[in-house]
Amino acid sequence: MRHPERVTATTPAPASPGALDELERLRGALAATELPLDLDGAAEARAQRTAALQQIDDYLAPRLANLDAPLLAVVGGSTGAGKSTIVNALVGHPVTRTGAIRPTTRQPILLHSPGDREWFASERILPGLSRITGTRTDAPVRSDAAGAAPDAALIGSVVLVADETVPAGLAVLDAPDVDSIADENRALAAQLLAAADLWCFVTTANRYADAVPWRLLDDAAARDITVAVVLNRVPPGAGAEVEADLRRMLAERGLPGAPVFTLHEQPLDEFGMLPADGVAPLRHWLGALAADRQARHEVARRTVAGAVRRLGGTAFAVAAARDAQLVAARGLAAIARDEYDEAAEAVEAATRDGALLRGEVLARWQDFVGTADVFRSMESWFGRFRDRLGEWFSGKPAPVREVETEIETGLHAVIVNEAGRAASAAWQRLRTTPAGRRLIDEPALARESADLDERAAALVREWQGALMRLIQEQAGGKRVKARVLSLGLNAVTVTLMIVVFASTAGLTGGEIAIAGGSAVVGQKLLETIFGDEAVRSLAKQARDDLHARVGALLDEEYRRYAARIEPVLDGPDGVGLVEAAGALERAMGGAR
Ligand SMILES: Nc1nc2c(ncn2[C@@H]2O[C@H](COP(=O)(O)OP(=O)(O)OP(=O)(O)O)[C@@H](O)[C@H]2O)c(=O)[nH]1
Ligand SMILES: [Mg+2]
Repeated sequence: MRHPERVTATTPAPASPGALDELERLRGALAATELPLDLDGAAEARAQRTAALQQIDDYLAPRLANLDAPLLAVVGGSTGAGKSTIVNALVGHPVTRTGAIRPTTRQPILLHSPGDREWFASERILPGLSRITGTRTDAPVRSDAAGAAPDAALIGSVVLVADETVPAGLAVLDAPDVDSIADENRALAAQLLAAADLWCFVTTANRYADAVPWRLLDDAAARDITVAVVLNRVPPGAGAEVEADLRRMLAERGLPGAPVFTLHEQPLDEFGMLPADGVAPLRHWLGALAADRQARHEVARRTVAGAVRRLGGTAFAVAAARDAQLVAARGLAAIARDEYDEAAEAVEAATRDGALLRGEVLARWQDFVGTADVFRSMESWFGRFRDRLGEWFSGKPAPVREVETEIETGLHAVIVNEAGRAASAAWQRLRTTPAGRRLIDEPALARESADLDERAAALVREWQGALMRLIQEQAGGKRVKARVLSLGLNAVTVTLMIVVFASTAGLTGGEIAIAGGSAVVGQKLLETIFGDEAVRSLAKQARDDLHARVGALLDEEYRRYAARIEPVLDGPDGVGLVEAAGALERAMGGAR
């Protein structure tokens, strides 16, 4: 009021050189830290992170940039405690609406000295709230007062009222009730208190022991923020006793130095105004603080230091929560990976233990090749059986096609079954935890992909195509080429498939003889064509190629789960956050 130009004329005094940069870094690290999984404590860490980001923007960053900027005293407290009445009494006329309907104040009213307008009108502090400039009419009627239930367009705004009776260097904000039945009021009150340099805490003789206000006062004590307590509506005669009790509580709760301003219950005038002299001590206290640059710095510095300390704690908590998310997400991914690895192994086992050569396939093959003792000499065996082989493989009703089809069908079924089993097992295991349940919420994941059937069929076809190419590549020499041609490429391919699928017999009982025999015959046949070494290499390449294809297909299936889990893993771990908090503390400490 006395020196309206003073604040903006002074060169901004940064609190600590370098601290602002470190704060920005910490802000970036906090903003980048996502906690999407619903782990124990995640909701709390998320709320802490949101509140910290908000406080950095609303208060810490602008205050660190300029310790000289006017202080913001937020008048907070329970609903109906008389906050608005006291603010009106401080300025000496009704500015902010008081009322019998709870809650009355829904929109924050910020009263500042006209000279401090620039600071509060800019969006350096509380950038999330838009500014509405309030004008005061001369007629002091209560209906003109600001702060009543705003219409929808005004929600998320702060009303700025320039008032000559407010001292330069210290603005007063009439906040909504901290214990509001309206969620948005409570949230806004908490946001405003987090953006305050100091609190004027209003309570009443009846309600000073209420739990909600004390939770906020505990928080103020922990942050070392300057608190003035207004004890309102004290019945005549009860002042000393109530005030002593309140002071005792304040001392116990870590606020021994908080000044207490007691206001006796008294009738209000026709405009709902308290007699002006009642709040004179509070007005004087605020005025003295506003006038003393050092004292203002000290108040702001303490509040900033407390907020930074709190921010450090938040950074550690969020970092720990982040690391827990990474561990949990990796665990979820490992579960899905595990099921699909198991599926790949099961397919591999089925292609190794002769399981694909059971029943009909073997019977037909066996019918044809007879027993191992039919070929004592391979060359003569080949000569003898070539025609029969060729006939069989190309004959009608094309038994080679039937064997081929049966092998194809068996291989296809194994792949599809295993993909289905893995999908269902992964679904069930992942959903045993709340975090997994939330993340893996698409029922289609419990089954193999809708087009897996087709893709598995394509895989089998493509593998056979690759086998044919392999055989053609092997059949370089004239003699070999001739033999392959004499049997037919299809027949040789089917034989190679049989050799691949029976190569490590895991069959039992009679099947051993049959499958083993079949494989032996197939093996001999191929050896006769290509030579021992080449057959071993062909079988190995064929098997490796199949497993690579099956692996790739199952990997695509696994990706459906990974696509849900991996976004959690994107972004940094908690280390950067902890480092940034440490750097900020050092930058702050250096200036202290
Ligand atoms: N008689 C009397 N009435 C008071 C006094 N202080 C507040 N009141 C009345 O109590 C009611 C609530 O006062 P407000 O100032 O609106 O309370 P508030 O804390 O701003 O309430 P919210 O904005 O809802 O959080 C109003 O009807 C006031 O007139 C007082 O000292 N004496
Ligand atoms: Mg109010």
